[in-house]
Amino acid sequence: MDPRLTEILQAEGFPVSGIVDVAAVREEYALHADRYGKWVADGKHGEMGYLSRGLDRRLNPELVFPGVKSVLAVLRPYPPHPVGDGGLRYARYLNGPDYHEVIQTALTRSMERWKSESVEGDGLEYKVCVDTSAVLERTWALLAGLGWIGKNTLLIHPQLGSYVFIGVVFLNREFGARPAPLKDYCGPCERCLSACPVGALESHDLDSRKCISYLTLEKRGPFEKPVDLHGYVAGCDLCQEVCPYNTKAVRRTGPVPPAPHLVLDEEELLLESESGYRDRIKGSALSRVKFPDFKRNLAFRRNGGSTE
Ligand code: B12
Repeated sequence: MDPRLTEILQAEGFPVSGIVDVAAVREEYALHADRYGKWVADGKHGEMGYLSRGLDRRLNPELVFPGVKSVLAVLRPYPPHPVGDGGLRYARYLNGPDYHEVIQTALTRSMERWKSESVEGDGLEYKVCVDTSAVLERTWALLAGLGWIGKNTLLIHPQLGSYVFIGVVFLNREFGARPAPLKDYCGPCERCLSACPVGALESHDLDSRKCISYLTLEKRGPFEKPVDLHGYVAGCDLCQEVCPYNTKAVRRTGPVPPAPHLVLDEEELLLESESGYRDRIKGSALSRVKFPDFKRNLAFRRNGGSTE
């Protein structure tokens, strides 16, 4: 990869990046695509209809960006410290502005800068995807050599751990790049599997329908059966907290105070109006959760798993 591009990306907050040519990894990609197809066929995506609607595009990246020749993948770490007071918890990735916007803007700025500064960037066309298109982001990050896929299904980087967002850029040019895949350093460790209190995880496989993250963020309307949300009102980090690679990342960085939209206590949240909620979460990734579903999570978490 052009060292100038690496430099530009680092300056924009992406310490780790890599490029892979699509033609060089066709066979590996096909294995991932098959896995994805089977996962959806088994219904493990729950009610996330966009995952079944986007099946063809995920299986064939040409449909997302015609003429795609290579893929740039980047990682952006987010604060690895817990958010909430123990009794009321938010997933860590919510502790900041909406990552879709931040990463989309920073990646676009990086690509424009590279195009203007480098011969390699001449005539380059690209499409930035941050959870915004039908793209297998973890697969591309793995194939671009940025980490391995842990038993909790998350991409793990040996130094940064898994508290990272992934960004992907489809490019119309080959770079002769086929990075060596990183070794899987999970070994026999199964802490993440045992830590999931709702049994959503088997090795490298997640059933969203049971997952606290899915239930609190993606599930609309009432829950079908009682579930203990383990204090979470949005997202869940239980399968990440126990990962030794994340423990190291926490030790390396100082604590970060909670973002303003995550500081209300339970009493304040219970009294909050719909317009108050909308104002509070504006510009954060929590805006994925609509008011009635946030109230459902709050009530449900409080009842300790009872649907009453
Ligand atoms: C749908 C979705 C969810 C769903 C389903 C999660 C899941 N495990 O699939 C729900 C709502 C539960 C969810 C939760 C979370 N999510 Co989410 N989610 C996505 C989304 C939009 C699609 C994921 C997907 O396609 N899943 C389907 C499964 C089958 O695909 P997969 O797990 O990626 O597995 C592929 C590869 O890993 C590979 N693979 C895995 N193991 C193996 C083994 C072999 C042998 C082979 C060949 C291949 C292979 O095959 C699969 C098919 O390609 C992505 C963004 C994107 N567009 O990719 C973000 C994304 C995966 N989520 C992300 C995050 C941060 C989270 C949470 C941590 C948020 C939170 N704290 O609550 C949790 C983590 C829960 C968990 N353990 O996965 C990040 C993950 C970053 C990382 N380090 O991996 C992503 C990449 C968003 C981003 N741009 O940063 N998420």
